[in-house]
Amino acid sequence: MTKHSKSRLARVLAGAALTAAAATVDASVIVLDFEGVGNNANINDFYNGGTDSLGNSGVDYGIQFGSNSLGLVDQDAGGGGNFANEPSSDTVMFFLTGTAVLNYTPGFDTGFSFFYSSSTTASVFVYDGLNATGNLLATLNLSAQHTDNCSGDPTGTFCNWTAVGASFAGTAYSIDFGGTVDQTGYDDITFGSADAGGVKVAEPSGLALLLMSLGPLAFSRARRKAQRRVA
Ligand SMILES: [Ca+2]
Ligand SMILES: [Ca+2]
Ligand SMILES: [Ca+2]
Repeated sequence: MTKHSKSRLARVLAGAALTAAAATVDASVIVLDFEGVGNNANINDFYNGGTDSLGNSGVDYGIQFGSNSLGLVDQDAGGGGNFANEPSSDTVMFFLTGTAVLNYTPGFDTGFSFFYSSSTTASVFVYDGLNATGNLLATLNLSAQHTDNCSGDPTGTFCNWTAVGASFAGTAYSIDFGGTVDQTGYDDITFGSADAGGVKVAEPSGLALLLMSLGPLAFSRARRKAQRRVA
């Protein structure tokens, strides 16, 4: 085999490994990471074709947040958040006052999940009507785990983030986060999957492991060759 065909093979194998890794993410799954929402901003229509209360806008998913849901940026990133190790840096969602209901007008099915860090036990409810009405489709129970086995990044008390999720039948239109006001942070809120972040954690197959181990090796060889040329 020539050097050129070896390098082409490496590219093909690396591409195949990437495809295999991405195959576990369902295209119908939506993950809200809250990155771009302002510190202490009302999320409002950030994900609904409009803006948060500070004028920031995100992807239009048709998801409307009640005025009580706020973005919070980590103190270590210049915001006011007392948290660490959040699953997607550096912004999370929390509720400061009142009811905490999220409406998803297009509706979603299959499952609902998120990461949370909480100083209180609480429950989150999924309904098949808007504004927490209709039938209860799923209940997600939260434990008080915010300081368990962790430290800041470099600072932040709410440092333990746990994935929780539930599968359900039917179509959901709203979520009630009630009972978690000012005690719980949320991140990577996931619609359409019981696996937070939309990624099912699975052991790579033998073939995928082989492809992944071949790819970087081949690339480093190509890089060394390029470096020799430059030098
Ligand atoms: Ca952080
Ligand atoms: Ca922090
Ligand atoms: Ca985030």
